[in-house]
Amino acid sequence: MSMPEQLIASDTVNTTCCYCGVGCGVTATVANQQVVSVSGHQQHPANKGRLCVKGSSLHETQQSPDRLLSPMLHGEPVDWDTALGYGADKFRAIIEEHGPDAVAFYLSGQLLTEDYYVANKLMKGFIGTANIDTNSRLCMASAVVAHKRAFGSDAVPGCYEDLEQTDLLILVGSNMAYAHPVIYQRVAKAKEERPELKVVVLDPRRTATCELADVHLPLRPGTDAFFFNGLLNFLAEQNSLDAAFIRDHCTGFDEALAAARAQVPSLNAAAGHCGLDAQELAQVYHWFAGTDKVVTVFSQGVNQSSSGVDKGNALINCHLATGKIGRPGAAPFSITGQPNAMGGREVGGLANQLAAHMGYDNPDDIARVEAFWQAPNMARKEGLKAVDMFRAIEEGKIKAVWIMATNPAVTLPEAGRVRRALEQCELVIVSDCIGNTDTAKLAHLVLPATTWSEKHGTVTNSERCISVQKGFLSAPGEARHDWQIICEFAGKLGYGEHFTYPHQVDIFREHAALSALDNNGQRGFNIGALAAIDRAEYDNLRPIRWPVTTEAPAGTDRLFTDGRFFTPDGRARFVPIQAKAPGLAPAPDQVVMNTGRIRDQWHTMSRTGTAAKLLGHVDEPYIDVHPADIQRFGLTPGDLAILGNGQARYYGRVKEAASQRQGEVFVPMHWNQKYALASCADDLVNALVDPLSGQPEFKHTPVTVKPFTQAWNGFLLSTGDIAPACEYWAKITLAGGYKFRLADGRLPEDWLAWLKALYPAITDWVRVSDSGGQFFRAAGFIDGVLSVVLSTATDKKSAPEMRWLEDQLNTRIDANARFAILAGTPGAGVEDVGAIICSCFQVGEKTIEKAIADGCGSVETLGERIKCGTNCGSCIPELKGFFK
Ligand SMILES: Nc1nc2c(c(=O)[nH]1)N[C@H]1C(S)=C(S)[C@@H](COP(=O)(O)OP(=O)(O)OC[C@H]3O[C@@H](n4cnc5c(=O)[nH]c(N)nc54)[C@H](O)[C@@H]3O)O[C@H]1N2
Ligand SMILES: Nc1nc2c(c(=O)[nH]1)N[C@H]1C(S)=C(S)[C@@H](COP(=O)(O)OP(=O)(O)OC[C@H]3O[C@@H](n4cnc5c(=O)[nH]c(N)nc54)[C@H](O)[C@@H]3O)O[C@H]1N2
Ligand code: SF4
Ligand SMILES: [Mo]
Repeated sequence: MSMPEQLIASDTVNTTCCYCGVGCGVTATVANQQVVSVSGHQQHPANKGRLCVKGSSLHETQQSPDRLLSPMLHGEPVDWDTALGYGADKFRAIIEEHGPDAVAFYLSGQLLTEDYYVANKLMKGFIGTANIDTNSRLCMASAVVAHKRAFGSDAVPGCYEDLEQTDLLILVGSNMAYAHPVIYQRVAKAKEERPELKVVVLDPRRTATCELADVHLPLRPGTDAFFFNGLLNFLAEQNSLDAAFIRDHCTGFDEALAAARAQVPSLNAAAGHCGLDAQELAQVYHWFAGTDKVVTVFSQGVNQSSSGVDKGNALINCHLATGKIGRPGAAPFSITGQPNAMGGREVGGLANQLAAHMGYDNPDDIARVEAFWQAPNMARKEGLKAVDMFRAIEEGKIKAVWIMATNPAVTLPEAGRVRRALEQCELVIVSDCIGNTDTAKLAHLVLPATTWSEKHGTVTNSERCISVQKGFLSAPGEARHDWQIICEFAGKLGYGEHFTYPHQVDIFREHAALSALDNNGQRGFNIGALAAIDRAEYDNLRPIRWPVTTEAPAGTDRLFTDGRFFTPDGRARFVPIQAKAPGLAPAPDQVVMNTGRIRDQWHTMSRTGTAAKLLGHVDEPYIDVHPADIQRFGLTPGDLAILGNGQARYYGRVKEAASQRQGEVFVPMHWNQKYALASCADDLVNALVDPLSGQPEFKHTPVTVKPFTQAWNGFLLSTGDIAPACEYWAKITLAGGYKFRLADGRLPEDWLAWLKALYPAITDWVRVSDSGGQFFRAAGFIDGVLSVVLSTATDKKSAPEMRWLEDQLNTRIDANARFAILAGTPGAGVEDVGAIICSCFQVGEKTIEKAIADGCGSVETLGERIKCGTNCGSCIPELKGFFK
């Protein structure tokens, strides 16, 4: 198959960021087939010129050392024909013997809409099963069901401007400062201009997002539905309802109020359930009641729960009851995580959806899609949702799975079990741009996919805004676009004539036509006006919010402005909610493990983990622990501790964090076996899911916590990527190689022997140790170039970290300087800047402390003097911390 011709030869391109659901427009500068710099696209409605640190590092993560360049079958490179032929033969044989439900696709919100569309069509219409699910199950599934229950359609009512135009912004289970930084910056600016804009954060932890909050409510984990049931009751008691809106546009109010009142009859009851100060809670309830324009943003603190759907509806109930929806500055707002989580939902690429906002609950929908696709093997019932899908693989019911653009061996709950299930699966196919993810390592067949800057197609962000991610570089090696791979595979299964698309635009047009088919305003997703778009219009599509129809050709900023919803009677539904506690309560000797994101890493670090700059902020798996729990469990800040439950262990460095509630710890979700030996949070997370959405309870896992008793610790600098032989290691990418932090419960007999076993090819070593065996330091050279440094210390001492030394790695070191390395002292002219705080300008902690000592009295003056915080701004909360 020929590759589609690349877009341009010019030197700047407007495209879309490939990370989060904010969906920022990016202007990339290209030279010699490389992205040399990026900046925020000034005219893009999502970001208007801004970028966060991940977006502004896109060019630095472009060249991955782990890039997959050829199809690999059983670990050997093969050509595409062989690879897809093998996969298709196996699929066909399994389907013939066991039926179509014995195969599955597991997709991702990081695919483009066009990729998603053809995968969904192939599976549901041609292979004949709805066993096609996606990592959006882990992410947005609860919000999807809450939207459908309330609005009759999975539709986000508002747009980003609403977050700026509102008078009260409530962030529920959202760490926006880290997870949606550009929206956070927009809100920060709006608040600066209009200090009367109040911000409230509901989160058990005090996060960086709370820097912007007028009130932070550190509610007991999992109690959000109690909070909103209490609020609904309060609104009724205070006569703060919008009776006309309830009467004219909704149904089911009385039942919802009765349920809320029966469970949370008073403000004090609400405070009791949520473990909050009654006065603070009352303050927020009064604000909600008394403010006309309220936006409630909800994210994973709500969705990732065994009752996430109910939490979403409890919150939406309060907006419906007060008519705070469908108007500027007034909306419940589910913010999406991945760049194209929304696109996947539009396509219907989940096991319990059919296509284009049509579902399996309606036989007319099935018939309509069947006819439109001319589908010979239409799947007529829902398929298995993510967690159940991997259970079916474990049980041998699903015998072949194709995983695209996601890393379930790391990110599904009970991840160890997922890995074991894949190990015994008959056929595992993985499409990824990286060849050595934890999931790809378990695959029989690994297919090289194009990625950001190479692939070309559309994505939809949190506010229903469709933008183009442009392909402007040619694919490296043999890599192909996901949609092409799927279409060629379809051809090998004998369905080629239905999957012949000369260009992505042909897929997009078909998708747009399906969205409009017999729609008549009944289905939220409708982009019928784009069904005849030509290639040039598509390639240069201006960001546009759906619905896009003949009545609204320029798109739609807000839904429900006329008070009509997508239910059969046009009325929104109140849902009576019985708030529930999380699935598992901690035993007396346990704490609750909460998991989530850090500022500079993206999920399993496949891209962000390769940029030294993005590891400057946090470079090691850690555990945030309340000071009282540090005492209680005998932990020491800066030392390692182990979280455990029946199924696994998580090693992380203890951070003392007054921001935590007592009895709760927080760990980042990002680390995996590529970056640390045993620090994968999901190895511990239980596979409890919401019964309606199937979304797992990632935020609430009972675990034990105990100190790690180490016999020695240290670090290893290495030009090559290796797996050190010790109980704990975590890897950090440096400009010239890697740094491994090490710790072990047992001393090796001989350090040098331990080192030489790891590096048998190196013969040129220098070393130093003390007579008591308390410390050891050694350096290894290849042709005079520093290739390895090991520095260790025993007992409670720790091997001092030396940033300056990292810069010496992979450089030629003269004979005298060898001793500086062993002595651990920088030579003349080498400065140690400490841990990096500002990633954009690489400003370290020691530099900041020095500037403050020299008279910088505020974040602003620091910015003027040493530039920190003046680009993306996401380190500002931390910079403020230097002045507390
Ligand atoms: N830097 C970065 N940004 C990202 C991503 C990334 O990997 N890295 N991923 C993207 C994706 S896919 C997603 S889905 C989004 C997620 O974005 P967010 O949902 O904002 O991020 P999380 O850190 O998962 O969780 C948010 C907060 O929920 C809180 N929480 C835990 N339990 C509860 C509870 O019971 N109630 C309440 N109210 N809060 C609770 C946690 O303490 C946490 O601070 O981020 C997107 N943006
Ligand atoms: N404990 C815990 N676990 C969680 C969460 C949590 O908060 N806590 N959050 C959950 C959520 S919200 C999410 S979204 C998931 C995310 O989890 P995953 O989706 O599993 O994580 P990623 O690292 O984003 O994996 C994406 C993979 O796709 C590859 N890739 C990128 N672009 C392309 C492409 O164009 N084509 C192909 N074929 N491959 C590509 C990348 O190299 C990478 O390997 O994690 C979930 N797991
Ligand atoms: S906010 Fe999200 S979309 Fe915007 S630059 Fe950052 S990661 Fe990219
Ligand atoms: Mo997500």
